[in-house]
Amino acid sequence: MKFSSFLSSLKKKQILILVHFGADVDALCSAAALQFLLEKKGFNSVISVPDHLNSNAKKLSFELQIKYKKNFFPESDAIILVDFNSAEMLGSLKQEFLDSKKPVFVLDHHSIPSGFSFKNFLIDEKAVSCTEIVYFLFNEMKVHLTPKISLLLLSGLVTDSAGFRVVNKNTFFIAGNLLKKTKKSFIEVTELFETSRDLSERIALLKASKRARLFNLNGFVAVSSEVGSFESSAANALIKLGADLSFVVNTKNNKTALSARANSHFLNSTKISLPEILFFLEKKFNGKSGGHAGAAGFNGEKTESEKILAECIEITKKLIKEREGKISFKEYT
Ligand SMILES: [Mn+2]
Repeated sequence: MKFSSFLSSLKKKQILILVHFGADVDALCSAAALQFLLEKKGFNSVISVPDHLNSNAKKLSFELQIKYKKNFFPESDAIILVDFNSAEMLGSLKQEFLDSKKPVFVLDHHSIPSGFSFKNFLIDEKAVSCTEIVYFLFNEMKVHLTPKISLLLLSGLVTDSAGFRVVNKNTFFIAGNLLKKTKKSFIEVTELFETSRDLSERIALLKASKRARLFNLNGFVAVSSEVGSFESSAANALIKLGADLSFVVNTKNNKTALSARANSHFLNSTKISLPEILFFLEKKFNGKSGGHAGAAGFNGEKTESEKILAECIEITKKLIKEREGKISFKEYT
């Protein structure tokens, strides 16, 4: 069902917009722009963030005065999931969501996971950011882009493209169009969400490199490591340091959160995507995986870090062997 038809099917006009836990700039900006779009079409909505936002999203919400509630699950006529497509990403709102019988629409750009069962969705895996999808909705529903909405959409695009390193054929056109409408310079836009990394994050990244195990799989450098927080920025940092592929796990707080990253050299040469690798974890560990080809995650019950990291390397080995017909393997110690 098209998004506009979904909206017309609703009798009352109260919508709950949910983003994923640990909401990032793209999730929050998509939600806020969507809220504006809904308002123009006569709907009331509230944005709810499960558990917490990341520091960049927090800064942007302060700078642009974006109103949201934390762990809020009010009565509504419908729910829109923004920037995720699995109930696992709802953190402490998961159960309330599963119990609610309201119609749901999913707006997202992550790959569609196994067991996906939502009926109404607009998922474009080629979109660099979820704000890109919302941008096209504004066009389609003929709602004018104000400077503030343009700022929101551009911020999501800048952050989810990792500063324009992951782009598609539309990205620069959309970004240029949006930047003009913001009436700001590019630096002024990035200042809305850029934060200086605090000490705890820098220490977590340095610990990740200190604890790293390094492998060579058919010439690809895979790195696995463990931290107590900031696993996704640690996985990014290991790629910047020279890994082709990184797996970083956090098993604090009685759960497992694993982040994986791969560079385009690995993705293009092997045609193996990270969701493909992490999906195999679901067979051995209790939890759910999802994400993009080059950036993905697995969240589940607490397990032993060494076991799940070893499994990531084993699966990768197996998949490379399947694709390339042979596997050479060594660990650098
Ligand atoms: Mn996103």
